[in-house]
Amino acid sequence: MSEFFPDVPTIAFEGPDSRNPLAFKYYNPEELIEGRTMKDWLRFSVCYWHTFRGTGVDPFGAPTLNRPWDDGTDSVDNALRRVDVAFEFITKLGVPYYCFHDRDVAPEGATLAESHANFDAIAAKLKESQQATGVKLLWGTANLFSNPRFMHGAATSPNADVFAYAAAQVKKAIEVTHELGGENYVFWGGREGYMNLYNTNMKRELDHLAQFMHMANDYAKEIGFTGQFLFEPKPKEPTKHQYDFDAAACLNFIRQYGLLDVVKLNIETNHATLAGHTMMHELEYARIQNALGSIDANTGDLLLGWDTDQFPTDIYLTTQTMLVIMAQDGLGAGGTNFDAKVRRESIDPVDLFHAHIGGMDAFARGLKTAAGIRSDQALADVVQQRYSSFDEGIGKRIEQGHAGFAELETYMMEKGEADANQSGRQEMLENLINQYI
Ligand code: XUL
Ligand code: CO
Repeated sequence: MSEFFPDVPTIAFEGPDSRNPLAFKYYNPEELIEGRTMKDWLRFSVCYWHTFRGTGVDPFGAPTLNRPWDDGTDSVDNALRRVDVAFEFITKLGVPYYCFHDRDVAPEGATLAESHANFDAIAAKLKESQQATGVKLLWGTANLFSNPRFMHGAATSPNADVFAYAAAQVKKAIEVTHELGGENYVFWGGREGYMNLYNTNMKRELDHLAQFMHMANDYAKEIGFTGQFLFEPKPKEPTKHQYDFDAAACLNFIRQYGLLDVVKLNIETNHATLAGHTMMHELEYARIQNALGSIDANTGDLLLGWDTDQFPTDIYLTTQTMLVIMAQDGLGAGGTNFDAKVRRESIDPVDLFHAHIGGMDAFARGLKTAAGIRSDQALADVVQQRYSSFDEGIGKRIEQGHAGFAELETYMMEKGEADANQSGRQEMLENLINQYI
């Protein structure tokens, strides 16, 4: 089947010496890294919304992207044809997973019943296409932000009917995700936040959001959906104060409302940077609390302060990301989802291939670099040594919970002064990373 990208072959691994732009230079799916294939470490996923629904529109201008298969209508026929486009693209790229929002794959109808019916019609074709190609669903989600009814939020709307509408939509999205064998279900809180406290009851909104997630979990259990729920932090856009600001805010919410066993996090690079964090910080914060579930792989632009969702090409970024993911032995049921879009000036269908090939190669290099650093214990030894004062003596007593303030005062009175500090060696370690890159 080569209908929509007739000039693009199946993308093959040709190695770093290849000059073929439509080939992988580093991503070699079956290559073993620490005993696991690259394919299994990375679990790549193509996102439906940017890749098959992106038009190049921005706040200042009209669509720019050439998508010859798209007739510009919101019809079911057009949506069905897009499924063929998607599966041709995903299989030629050799990516094992994809993700969608309900409204990316199927048009919203005039009524909820019509929307459900449209979604069912497309889901049937998605299922056939999955079976025919072996491509799997990493996660499903519901779009609770585009329709004007969600202007004040969905689960946090002050309008109870809007809460109910959102619940009906998520119920359906979980059913379809389950039907398609989805391995996760994502909550990104689109408009779950507020602009101004003068008109907002923050406590009630947060309580409602938690109730909503508990209801989702109850319903998932009821229908036997065992996929992992994921909460995706994002600090701003569209609202000024998002309730899911960053990993720390999300985890506080999850813990406060008794959702720790139910929800993990889907960490997105550009959301981390909008929150004033690095991706590595967000990943590590989630990991150490056993809450790192999956990642949305993209990157922002240093000079633009908004969510540009570019494809990741920076090897430092992917190395740091893979260092954390490898530290927890992979993402489990999660994956590396390219929540990224081609630039508005990259107008040809083939640009979608260049973008994904670049992202996949960048992650393959990050994986290999991280594996090199790990095999030499290059960072692990330094970190271990840096905390060694807690491995014995007074440090050990502190960590084991044996020492209290009185004992520590006596200890220091006798000793007189703390042992000298050691260098943090930051520059040496930065040089070391460069050597592995
Ligand atoms: C928005 C974003 C979403 C979520 C899914 O910034 O990242 O596409 O990933 O709703
Ligand atoms: Co995302």
